Amino acid sequence: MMHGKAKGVILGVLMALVAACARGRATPVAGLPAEAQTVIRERGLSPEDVVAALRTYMPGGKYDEYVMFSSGGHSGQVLVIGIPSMRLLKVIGVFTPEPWQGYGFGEKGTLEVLAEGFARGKPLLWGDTHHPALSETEGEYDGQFLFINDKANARLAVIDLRDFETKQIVKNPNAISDHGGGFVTPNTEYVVEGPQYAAPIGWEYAPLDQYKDKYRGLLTFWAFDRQKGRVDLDRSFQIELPPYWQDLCDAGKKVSYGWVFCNSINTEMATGGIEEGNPPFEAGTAKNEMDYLHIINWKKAEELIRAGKYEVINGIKVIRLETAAREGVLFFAPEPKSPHGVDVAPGGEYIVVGGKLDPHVTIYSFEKIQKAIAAGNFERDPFGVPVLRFEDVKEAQVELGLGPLHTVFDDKGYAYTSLFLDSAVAKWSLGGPYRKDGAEPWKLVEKLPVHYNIGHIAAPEGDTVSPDGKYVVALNKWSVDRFQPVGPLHPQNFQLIDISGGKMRLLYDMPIGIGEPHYAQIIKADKLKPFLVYPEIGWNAVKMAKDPNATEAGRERVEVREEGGRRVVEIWMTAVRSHFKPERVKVRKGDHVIWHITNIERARDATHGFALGGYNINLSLEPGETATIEFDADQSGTFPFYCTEFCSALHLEMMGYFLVEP
Ligand code: CUK
Ligand code: CUA
Repeated sequence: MMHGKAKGVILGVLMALVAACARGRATPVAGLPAEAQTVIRERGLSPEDVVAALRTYMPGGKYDEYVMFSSGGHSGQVLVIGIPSMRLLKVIGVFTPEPWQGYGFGEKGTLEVLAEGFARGKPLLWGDTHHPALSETEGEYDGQFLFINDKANARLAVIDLRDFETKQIVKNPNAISDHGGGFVTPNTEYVVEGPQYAAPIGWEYAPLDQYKDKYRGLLTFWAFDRQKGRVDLDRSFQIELPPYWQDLCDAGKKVSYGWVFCNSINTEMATGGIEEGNPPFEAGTAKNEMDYLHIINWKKAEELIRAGKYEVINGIKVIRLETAAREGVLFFAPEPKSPHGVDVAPGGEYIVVGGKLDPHVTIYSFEKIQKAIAAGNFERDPFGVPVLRFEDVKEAQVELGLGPLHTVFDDKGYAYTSLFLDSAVAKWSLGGPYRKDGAEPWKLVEKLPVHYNIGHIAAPEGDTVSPDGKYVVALNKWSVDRFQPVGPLHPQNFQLIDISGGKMRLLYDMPIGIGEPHYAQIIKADKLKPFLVYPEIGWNAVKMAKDPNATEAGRERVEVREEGGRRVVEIWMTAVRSHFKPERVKVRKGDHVIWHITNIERARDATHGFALGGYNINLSLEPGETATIEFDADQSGTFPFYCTEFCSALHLEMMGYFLVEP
């Protein structure tokens, strides 16, 4: 039941909305139908619910203003979500085969992409994706590429945003575990892969009692070739670090261009978390009051590479720890208890660090860091790395609440930090050049509860040189009671928060039923220029070029030849609504089969699939695409093949027979 007063408030809100619509839109809404009030009453919606619904509802045919790329955690995938509607637009297979996209189910190109990421020839068919990174030009997202790391196996993937498909997986030859990447430098000169749990360089064995001598962190700078759309191993390099478990990293920008910052969580050099048998947080990795913010000069590192001051280990140039410490590549600054996020302010002047066990965020001044380095005001840690004094480089500390992790920025000089233990988003004011509105600098402004236990936080263009403001998205680790229960494995919860007004307002809860997202980046949708169909018939989507085996209509054929003592059957097939051509393919058991299929459609969305049961083959052929499968016909029988996308009224008839004679 609704009280008269509540009704009055709702009506007031609705009238205000109507007036606002009339002011702001070409087609004014003359008045809300009586039905709207019935719906509000029947569904028991509050005035806040009504406003939230109006802010997020996206009529069919209209597009979202922003697109969010989220990691899929240990699903090994990337999620693409529209904002503000929070509609899931796509799941991109990255480290994990993905059947809808035909990624890793027979298509030769995608199998090669996945195989590039195998380690020592061992198939790795999942990954733990944490940090997506959009390519940047002059510190702005440019909409061309997306990179993402695999924490479990120290790999980096390249996704081309022309077709939203994975093009390359790079296995780090010297590390087995990463976390602090990927993050890009402001012109995507490098995609940075940050380390995590220290291990001997080159994936070697060493007993734990040799931890200090043999275990190391490795910060990897993967050089990116935009033209080729690939990581260039020859120009890439690594920097050896002490075994302090480096964690999140971020690239400097504008005034701090040329630098990278990483925090670390284990200057204790413990080898097993907080160590069983000791009181929590008083031993092991959480014993020290301070860990070290790593301050890395990558421009200087490039000079050392040019001067030949590196060793090649497993095919990649490595600047050894002693060289990095001696030559001004690596510096430390103390950071409070169990730090987590590192986020550089839009102008690059400040570096914000969260502390899981400290209620403050600590803000470092890049200018002060430079002064302290120039003045030689440091001691050295046991590995010879200069350690700056906390008081020399600290700009401010802001008390926010329990468990501050990650920070994003808006366009008005405010920062938004996730508070894991408080389950809240804290809005606070930056100082220095950001404070033009007269508000008190470095001060907590407001906290908004979220549901529950927020990890990362994302904002439109929020880690670029010019954030857009408008929204933040809380990436919550727990949802508990927010959704219809679906068994003991609960979805996570993305919460969209409006920050455009004076106060933060919760707009929407989106259940994430695919993996555990960590970080996300949000780009203005009009920066994305994806293909609507492939540019020409016969497109190879892995090579992003015309395929030599592209088949035109009328040129379909089957050829049989002898090769190395066996029969090879090669097929050039086309797919179009509603048939494959040829529709019957006959081979003998033991033949080697090479099968090219070209979708010769030019119509938008006219995708055909190709499923061949019994052979684990499943392709997605988007308009214009040519794909190749290659296999041994090792089992005889009659195998119907068919199209998996419901493409026309005669879709069920889009089939054929693959006959393997015994
Ligand atoms: S993170 Cu990877 S443990 Cu805070 Cu970026 Cu979730
Ligand atoms: Cu083609 Cu169904």
